[in-house]
Amino acid sequence: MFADRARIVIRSGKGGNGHVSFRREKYVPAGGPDGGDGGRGGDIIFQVDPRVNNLSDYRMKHKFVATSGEEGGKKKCHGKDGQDLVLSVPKGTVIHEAESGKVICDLSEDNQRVVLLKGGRGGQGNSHYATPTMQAPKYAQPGEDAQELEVILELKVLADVGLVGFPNVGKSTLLSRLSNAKPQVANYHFTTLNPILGVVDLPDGNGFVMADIPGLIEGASEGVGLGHEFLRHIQRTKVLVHMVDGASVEGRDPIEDIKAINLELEKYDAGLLQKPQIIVANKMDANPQEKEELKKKIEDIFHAKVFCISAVSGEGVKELVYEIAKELEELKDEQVIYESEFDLENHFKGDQLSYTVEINEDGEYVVEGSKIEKMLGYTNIESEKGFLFFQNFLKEQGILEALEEKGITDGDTVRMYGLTFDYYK
Ligand SMILES: Nc1nc2c(ncn2[C@@H]2O[C@H](COP(=O)(O)OP(=O)(O)OP(=O)(O)O)[C@@H](O)[C@H]2O)c(=O)[nH]1
Ligand SMILES: [Mg+2]
Repeated sequence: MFADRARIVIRSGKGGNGHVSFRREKYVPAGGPDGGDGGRGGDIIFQVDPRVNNLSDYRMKHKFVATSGEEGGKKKCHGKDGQDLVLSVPKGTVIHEAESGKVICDLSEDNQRVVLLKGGRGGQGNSHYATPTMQAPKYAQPGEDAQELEVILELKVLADVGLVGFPNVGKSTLLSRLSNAKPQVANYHFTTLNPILGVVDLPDGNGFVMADIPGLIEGASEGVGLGHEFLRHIQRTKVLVHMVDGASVEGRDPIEDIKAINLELEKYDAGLLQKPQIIVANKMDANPQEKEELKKKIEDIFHAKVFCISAVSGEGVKELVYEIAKELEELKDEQVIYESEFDLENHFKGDQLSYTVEINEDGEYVVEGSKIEKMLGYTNIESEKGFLFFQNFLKEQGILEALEEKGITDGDTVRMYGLTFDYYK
């Protein structure tokens, strides 16, 4: 299967913890703090790569993780930074947040590069926390947490023109005639299973990209016959060339077929019917007598431009190409690019404000959260003033309440990062 959709979990690297250590020198009884800072965690980066044309790399593997920063060392040694993880995707990949389905970003430009998840910053070593009253701080800042997100990658091809219609009407035959693309042509349904792009050159040096979309059938908008996979690619095209079998080679009625396909387009995305649509009755070499009659009938019913062609003999093809080029000329800058609907920054900010209370195997109440971590970094709890501030903080943040909800009683131990104390109401 053509891999044009994948659901993956991405995770940046955690920041390395700051280090707690003290200088040790001969004849110096108590050296100052010399714990180094932790390294930065690696980012998750998406990069458009012209050599990649599908999402198959993301079908086999499910989780992609950047490396974490290393802990700082003695003698103010800085921990090693984590490595960024660069994920290559084809141009036209739209990244959605998996739970809400909202668009995070649309990678539609050549060589576009986006840092999707930021690695955690490294924690500061205890050498940063020495103050006049606190010369031997045993606290170092923990590294910032990693960011994790489940995303859906969707490839929506970027083509100017989408060729749509029932199977076997001659879409691929037309594309192979007009471009250097070599789609498979055969007399059976669903010969084409992946969208195929071809560049149609024009004599004036310009050209356009046409996508041969696999045949659609009734129910495609509900996903029948991989309909969703195919319809998705039409969304980005500017003009639709809607092809029917004008000779009813298989006994189908072209008028009914046009209606049926338009209904599927509308049900999938009403915007698709807003795109200029050129109707092409193909295989007219097999039904030359009814050409004018059919053309007029379709024009009257659908109020669209109609071309009767033979993709095999080439009859009428040139006129069709000029009409497509003319339509595109009028729509020059209408490329469909998806706006971002998902605020990543806010999403992860929420995480930082919260905290968790868990009971570990030693029966200690463990409180964690980056705001607490930050506060501990700036507060000297061993001074009276600092301790008062700390108590207030616990109350204001609702942490005392949360501890009580978990069933804490007098004398139980509370642990917050490097700090432990007994709880008394
Ligand atoms: N007589 C006649 N036959 C044609 C013409 N165009 C295509 N065909 C034949 O119709 C059959 C299907 O052609 P394809 O180009 O594979 O059709 P398609 O629309 O791409 O089909 P799917 O990929 O299955 O959706 C082949 O046997 C072609 O030779 C035409 O203008 N005249
Ligand atoms: Mg085909």
